[in-house]
Amino acid sequence: MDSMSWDYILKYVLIGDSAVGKSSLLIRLTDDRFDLTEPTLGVEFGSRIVNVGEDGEKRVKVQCWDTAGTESFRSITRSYFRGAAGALLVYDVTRRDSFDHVTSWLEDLRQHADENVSIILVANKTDLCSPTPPSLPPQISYGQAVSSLSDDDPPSSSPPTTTEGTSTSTSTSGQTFKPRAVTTIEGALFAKEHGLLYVETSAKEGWGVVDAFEWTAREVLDRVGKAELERKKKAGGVKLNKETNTKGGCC
Ligand SMILES: Nc1nc2c(ncn2[C@@H]2O[C@H](COP(=O)(O)OP(=O)(O)OP(=O)(O)O)[C@@H](O)[C@H]2O)c(=O)[nH]1
Ligand SMILES: [Mg+2]
Repeated sequence: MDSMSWDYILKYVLIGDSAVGKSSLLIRLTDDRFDLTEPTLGVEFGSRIVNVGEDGEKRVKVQCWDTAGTESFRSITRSYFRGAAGALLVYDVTRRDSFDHVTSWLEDLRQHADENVSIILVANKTDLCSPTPPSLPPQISYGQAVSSLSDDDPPSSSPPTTTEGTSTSTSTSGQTFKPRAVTTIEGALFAKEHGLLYVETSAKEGWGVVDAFEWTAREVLDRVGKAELERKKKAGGVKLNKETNTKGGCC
């Protein structure tokens, strides 16, 4: 199979408050770099192939619309929700307000996107709080909180380097870290309550970014099955590559 071929095309949207890092996540996905970004005006677009399936045997072309978080663009961005197979709902772990607004973004999605859209809650900018990638507690696996997780059930192996509190801390290298305004458990519980996948990322360091897109693609392929894919294909959110398909490359 050549490097350009794919088994599925999935339409994604990136949503969430302004400055939470949506464009930075997309640039990390498509170009594997972290660069200066300007606030998005309306929408931007990027795409990349990710590998899904037990041995990564399914090649999924993610076509992602990166929307503006600013309120004044809300009606424009909503118009991109329709037909999306996946949505990344992003907040900034150091900004409580961006997490508080997740509920309203979710309502918007539920109202304007297809009912089967797969949504992953993305806790971004974790590098501001820790020098190492977040290690999720054992109750959270495969990007999703499991049923045993509850508010009274703090992670038994909280990442020792993650700062959750009210003051800044400094690492041995002299780097200053901000306190987390939203803990892992809070984010994961919200995701569980609303049937979302959950991931912690840093667009700056590249932590968890490809996972976010791959896990969502895997859920789309797992959940909807072939008949549903055909239906979405007609609606424009998912396209099957007929050529690859007829060669038996698809489920
Ligand atoms: N430290 C750190 N900074 C980040 C990260 N992601 C984004 N930023 C910074 O946060 C700021 C906003 O990032 P953008 O990607 O433009 O945010 P956005 O969500 O696209 O914002 P809008 O387009 O206005 O909706 C920029 O200064 C980025 O460099 C991250 O993971 N870590
Ligand atoms: Mg942007």
